[in-house]
Amino acid sequence: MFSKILIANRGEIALRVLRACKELGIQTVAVHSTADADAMHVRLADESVCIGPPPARESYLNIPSLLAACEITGAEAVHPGYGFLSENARFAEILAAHKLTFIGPSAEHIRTMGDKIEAKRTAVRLGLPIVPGSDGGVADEAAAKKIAAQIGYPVLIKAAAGGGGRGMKVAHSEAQLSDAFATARAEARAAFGDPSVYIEKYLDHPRHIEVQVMGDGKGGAIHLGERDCSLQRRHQKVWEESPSPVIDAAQRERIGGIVAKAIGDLGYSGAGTVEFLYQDGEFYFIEMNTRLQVEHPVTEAVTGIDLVNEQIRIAAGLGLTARQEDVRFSGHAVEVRINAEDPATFAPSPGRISYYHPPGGLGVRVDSSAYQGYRIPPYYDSLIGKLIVHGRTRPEAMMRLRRALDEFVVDGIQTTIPLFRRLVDDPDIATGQYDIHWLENKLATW
Ligand code: MV4
Repeated sequence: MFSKILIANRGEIALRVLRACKELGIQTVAVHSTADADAMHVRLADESVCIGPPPARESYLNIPSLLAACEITGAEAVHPGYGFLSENARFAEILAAHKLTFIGPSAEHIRTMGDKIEAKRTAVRLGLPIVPGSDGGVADEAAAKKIAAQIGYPVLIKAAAGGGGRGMKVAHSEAQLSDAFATARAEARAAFGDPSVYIEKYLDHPRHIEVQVMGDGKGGAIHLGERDCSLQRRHQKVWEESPSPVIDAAQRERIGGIVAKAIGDLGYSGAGTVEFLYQDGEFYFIEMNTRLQVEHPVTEAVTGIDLVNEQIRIAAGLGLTARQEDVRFSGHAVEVRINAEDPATFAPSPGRISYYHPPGGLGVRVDSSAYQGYRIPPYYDSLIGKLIVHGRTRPEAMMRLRRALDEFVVDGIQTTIPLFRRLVDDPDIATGQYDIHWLENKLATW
């Protein structure tokens, strides 16, 4: 096992990783920008290193600074958290070249899944169900028209280097295709420096359902069930739950089994998430994320498995602590993202937290780096914490969510808490009847 880990992140996820290290008896190194000198992850770590000025490009994304911090402190491994360098294949390679362990999958697997065309090809090879579409990239408008005619309209043009919804264009008819194709290509080139695009059948009312996996890097892998992340705004998830309200145990075992087999065959190492669209009873692979995700606590709540502890053990070559038959799914969990934002306009609301009182009690977990007197800097994303509730049933989890939101006090800034107070009482949410468009449609009526 490692004796010292450097955490190349900030905020609530840096605390999450710190806690896992502490339980394993591993020394921790926090890194921070000059804007984060007073951040909680710096206070709780055994050591800390300032790695640069506020812009992430010059601090949390600054690979030479991070290498220097490892060198100075003697850290043997780096946990990247999510965002920042967590899906940067080059970072994984550079760490290896310096005899440091990247706590995550191989650079090769990160790179494959980062290219959405390669990821889809890999998914097909591994036997995952995919959205019908082009076999690889689409070079020109004529090729696009030919494929669209085969799969039928509406179609969606996606950037190979995309993901997270950037550079997507829908065409409902051949008349709309030239424009959609040209715009998608131009946007892909501008946003990613890569104009490659591919085409898929457009699914008009799917849910976003993702399967959590852990691979041991030696051909073994388990799945930890699914998360329903359909409630999003502008491709930002706001509410995640497990199990999905529309998936039963038999469906979970079926899709989970297919995904775990695929991830084992790939020789994948560490935590990963395989994303699907789910519509009319069918799963369609869209992408794979090769990192720990923000919403991992809902999976931890229903399985009792500490995903960060598993990540660290796998990176240390110790394998998984659970076999598939040891994984038991218990009850229902919901996570809501507490962002420092205006709950109506979603405009960022940085500033000083004048009073802070998080909720507690049975079935309530708060993962947050906030504290009373903390000044939220304006340079980073607006997530200040996550509220995760667990109950034996979905109604019990919802009851706890309502109560915990009532108890939660964050004064001095605006947060998304009032949004969740409305959502928890919505009849469609109570019955689990929502798709990926539900939230934006609802917000438009408020
Ligand atoms: C789609 C789709 C409909 N049909 N693909 C958006 C983000 C990226 N990860 C994939 N996305 C979508 N791909 C096909 N063939 C609709 C979306 C989509 C979406 C997906 C998940 C969650 C929220 C979404 C919001 C808008 C569009």
